[in-house]
Amino acid sequence: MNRKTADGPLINPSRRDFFLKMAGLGGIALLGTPRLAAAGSNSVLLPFAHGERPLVAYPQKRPLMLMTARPVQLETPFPIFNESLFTPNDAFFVRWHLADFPTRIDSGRFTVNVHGRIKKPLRIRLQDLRTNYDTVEVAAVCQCAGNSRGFFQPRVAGGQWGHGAMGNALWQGVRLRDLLNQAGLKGDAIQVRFNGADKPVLAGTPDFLKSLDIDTALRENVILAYRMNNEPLPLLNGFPLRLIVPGWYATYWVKAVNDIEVLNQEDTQFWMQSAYRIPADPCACVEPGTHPARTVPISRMNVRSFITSVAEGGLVKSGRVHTISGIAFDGGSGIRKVLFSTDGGRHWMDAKLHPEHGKYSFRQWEARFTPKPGHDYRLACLAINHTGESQSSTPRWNPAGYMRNVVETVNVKGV
Ligand SMILES: Nc1nc2c(c(=O)[nH]1)N[C@H]1C(S)=C(S)[C@@H](COP(=O)(O)O)O[C@H]1N2
Ligand SMILES: [Mo]
Repeated sequence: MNRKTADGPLINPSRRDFFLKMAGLGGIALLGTPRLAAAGSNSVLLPFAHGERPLVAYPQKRPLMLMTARPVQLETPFPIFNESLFTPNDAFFVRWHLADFPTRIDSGRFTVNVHGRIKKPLRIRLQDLRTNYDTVEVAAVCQCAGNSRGFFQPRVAGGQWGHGAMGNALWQGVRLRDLLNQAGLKGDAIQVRFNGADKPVLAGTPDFLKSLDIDTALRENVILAYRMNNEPLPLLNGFPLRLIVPGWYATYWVKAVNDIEVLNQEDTQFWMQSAYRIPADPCACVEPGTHPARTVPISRMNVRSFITSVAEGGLVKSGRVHTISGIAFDGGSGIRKVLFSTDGGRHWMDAKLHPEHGKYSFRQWEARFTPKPGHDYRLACLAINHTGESQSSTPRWNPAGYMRNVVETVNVKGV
């Protein structure tokens, strides 16, 4: 939080209001002016057309890959996933849908309303949430449904993310169900809808609202988090309170949540009825270039794994054992096995799994091989979860570019 931003030209000098510092819980969080990273490392080139991303340091963030500025969308540079199991708050990716996202929040005055199909409406102050309810903690991966969308072939519309629209954190807060039980659900309650402090800029743009079925909302590990990795959430990641739905795509993890409405009918607004829907098929896929006949709301994450210790085109020292490391995760059944290949998936060997930090966290793994000088290797990894689901060998396609989980490869050379 005290990290200095790199020196460089202001990206958005016209927005002077867009700054300052973070006073911690109970104080006012104010977002400052983003800055370009220092020269020398000022952009990252993703391996698809129009993949150049400037590195820009927003307040409370180290330089991250800027995809769009209004609303701000920042991607985590991939090597960061090799540094620690939990993604540092200042490196965590950022995605807002609406250009009027909060740049100033006084947590001392922040309240969350619970209303709708309940017996007793609640208006709870943040301080009271922190002191009057059980505190719970969950380690969970927050992954955008469109993570890796830039790799879709044929290309699809939407944010052209590389693999860095994900992060793993320890989330601390209160159980949503404790609030719902206190409010007393009416018998006809079927969904719970969440709204955050962000707003559309144009009258015609729908506000960002997301809904969960009541069964999901009452799950023990669905929480309203006011801390992330033992610190207040960064403003850009939903300060002072955000919904955590372990195992589900980040679209449901509503940030700066201040309104919770219990519904007695299915939510028909835009973000449930039109956006974030996938083909109604177990693969969530259709023939590339076609449209699904029927769709359902996206929900649980599929299984993925990544090599984190070497990048595409990397050189590995030959003639001695080389350790490759990576991560795997899924929608909450947990990782049973990770396989590793040096020949693009023709032969597989078991990777060694590191200890599990709960079923919703990244699971680190490692594998060894001895590169020969001058040889090219196509490294690959494949994760299998406890329900037997694994990654696909050919990419699954859908028009919104969601849920990529093909086996990813990294080409390296022995030197
Ligand atoms: N209030 C609010 N919450 C939101 C969104 C949003 O636009 N507004 N976007 C969702 C989506 S699609 C993603 S991918 C995650 C991004 O979380 P992050 O910015 O903390 O990485 O926030 C989710 N929660
Ligand atoms: Mo997302």
